[in-house]
Amino acid sequence: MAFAGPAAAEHEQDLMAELTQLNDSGASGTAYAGVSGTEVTISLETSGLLADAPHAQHIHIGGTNSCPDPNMEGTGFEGAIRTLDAADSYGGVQVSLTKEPGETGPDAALDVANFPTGDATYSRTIEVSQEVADQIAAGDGVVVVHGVDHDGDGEYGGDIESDLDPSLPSEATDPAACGELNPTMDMPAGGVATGGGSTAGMEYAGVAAFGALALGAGVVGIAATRRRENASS
Ligand SMILES: [Cu+2]
Repeated sequence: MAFAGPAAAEHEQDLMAELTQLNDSGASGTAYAGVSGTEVTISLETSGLLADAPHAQHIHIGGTNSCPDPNMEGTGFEGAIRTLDAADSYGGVQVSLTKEPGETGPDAALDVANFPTGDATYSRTIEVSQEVADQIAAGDGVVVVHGVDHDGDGEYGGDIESDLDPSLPSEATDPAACGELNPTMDMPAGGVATGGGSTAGMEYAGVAAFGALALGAGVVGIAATRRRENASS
């Protein structure tokens, strides 16, 4: 009631996600996001992740905009869920939650050098397209944190290749925790008009983005640095 008013709220839409484990990783987390125009401010706290190892983290959009059944049978280690196995649920990467100065678009999905290592407290304000901002505000965003030590040897390894980049072990990119960003406050008037419908092509766009990544073997490290330097934005 008194909460409305001409002075703009700090965010036009606030959201929250409780991340729960995939792949029996033992990982969990909590994310808060605020969308204002085309700015998304996100904070993410994780626990239970493999220590001293980088954990790619993204906002995925597409599919059914949801997390997969943690018991689904995947194509990875002893039936583990690899990232693309669950693309029908959470779609593709739309926002890469890198640290400064990492890029934040889909192309930075495997910018390992700029992702947090181990359990982390992360916060960043990220400029996104209007379309992505609207989708996140509508509750379509899914936060996914990657990197699972299936064999418990304390590091990423094993014989199974990542389905995102065959030069990486699957352990480095398999999803460890997932949570759906749901609105936490009253919707602003007219703010959810575009939810649902009209996103039929989105999941394919997301998968295409992943495909492009997978083709560019060696996206990590030097290549990632080079791309950042070449990036125009
Ligand atoms: Cu991801």
